[in-house]
Amino acid sequence: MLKRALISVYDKNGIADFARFLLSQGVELISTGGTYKYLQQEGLKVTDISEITNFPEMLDGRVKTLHPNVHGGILAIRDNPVHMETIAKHNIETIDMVIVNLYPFFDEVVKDISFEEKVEFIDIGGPTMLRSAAKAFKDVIVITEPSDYANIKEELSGTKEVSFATRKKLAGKVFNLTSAYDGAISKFLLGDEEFPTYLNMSYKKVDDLRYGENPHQKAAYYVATTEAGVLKDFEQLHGKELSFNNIRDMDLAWKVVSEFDEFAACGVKHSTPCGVATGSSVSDAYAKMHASDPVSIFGGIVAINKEVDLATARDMNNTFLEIVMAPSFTPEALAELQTKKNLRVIKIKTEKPQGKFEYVTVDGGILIQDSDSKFAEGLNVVTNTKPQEADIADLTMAMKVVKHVKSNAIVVAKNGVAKGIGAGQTNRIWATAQAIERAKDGGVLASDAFFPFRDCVDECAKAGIKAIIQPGGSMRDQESIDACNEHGISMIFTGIRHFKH
Ligand code: 93A
Repeated sequence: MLKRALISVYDKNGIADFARFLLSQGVELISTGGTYKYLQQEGLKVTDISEITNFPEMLDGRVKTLHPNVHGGILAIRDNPVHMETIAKHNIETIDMVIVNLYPFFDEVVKDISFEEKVEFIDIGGPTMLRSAAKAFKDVIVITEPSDYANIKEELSGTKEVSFATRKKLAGKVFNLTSAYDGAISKFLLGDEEFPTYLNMSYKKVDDLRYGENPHQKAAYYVATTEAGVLKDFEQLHGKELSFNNIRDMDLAWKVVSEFDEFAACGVKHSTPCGVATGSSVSDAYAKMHASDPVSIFGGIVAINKEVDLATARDMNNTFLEIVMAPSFTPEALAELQTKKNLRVIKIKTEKPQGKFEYVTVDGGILIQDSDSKFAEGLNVVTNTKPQEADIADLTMAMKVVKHVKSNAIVVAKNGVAKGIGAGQTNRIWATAQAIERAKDGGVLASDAFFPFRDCVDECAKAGIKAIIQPGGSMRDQESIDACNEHGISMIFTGIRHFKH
């Protein structure tokens, strides 16, 4: 029997209507300070919580609902006579519905406030009531999301009751929320310095996706509640809804172009860059990127690191693309891109990728590591031949790209264009052969990890590669250096490996 509801909400959206509905059903309302005032102003009959606790709200609101009259009223098992006698003896009445939403610890509200103010945003009484009510879900209806008011209203209007299944689901939602909430607080206090005993995943659903990597896989998209991130608040300006594969490819495409300060364009297919180029302008970079592999880019995702202009937009519209993403678009460029009904146009709001960590799932577990944000320890020339300045620019460019290509990865670059990308091979010589074959003509070459043998250098010599960049660190480094010296190829060691699996 629903007789009394306790309402304590930070987010007052929709609460007045719902409270009015409850009153119409003969439910007595109890509220905490702010909520009480709000509901009174809305002309609703409501009892102040302090009349229930016989205590004033105290310590600047730190203690409002933490009281046996509240928790006894929630937790007493209704069909346990001893429980009911006990609360009766203490003049405690049951609370049959709890409506609480929390101080928004992980939302934007707390982003720019001081440490001390943030501490005050740690909600204690709210989660405590929610947890009590969720534990007592057989007897208590617990609501924490304003979006649930409508469903509950509908259920109550029909049967005058809320089903066991609904109450259980609502209780499950409570612990889903409180664990994420505590995760956010834990992260706030522990910081990013260490990997804690438990990995608190505090992510909030943006949307269910149509499907996952394949149509038979269910999927949803979540963003971190506490961390910044490029894809956290992008804006879709045009086009069809984003898919699972789209979001993943967008992430990669953006990470690649973010490596460059100069104008850069990156095309991605199947989580692999299929073309990357820098240029004298956005349209130059895009045209070079497109020309480097006009086949793979069909249906691809394109990221540009600077404002897209009309000339580039026109050029883009000559190819079937799934997505174009950039920090901005001129109005003419946007209008041009919008002529393609399905093309998704994405405005990126944060310039550089923000994520400090990368997560990889394994069956029954998760691996976490720092993001691969280091480029090189230095550029150490290890051969008799020194690379020329233009070669160093291309070597650096190629290394920035190869970082984002699945291992074993090799990139051949020339004049700021990644002309050949050898990706995801099970040995390095195949990756080298693939990159060289795709590049067609010479240039310089970058490898994500060291050469285990001299064979890759010999392959480079045959293809007219002038300079090589690689981490070094193999037992047989000297063999590769000797091979370079024999062929007159220059080679740089960076000291930093960039495996990507
Ligand atoms: O400071 S608290 O942790 N102490 C409490 O006893 C308590 N009880 C409810 N915060 C507490 N609340 C929170 O107050 C609720 O979770 C809700 O977010 C907020 C509503 O306060 P008001 O009704 O004064 O606006």
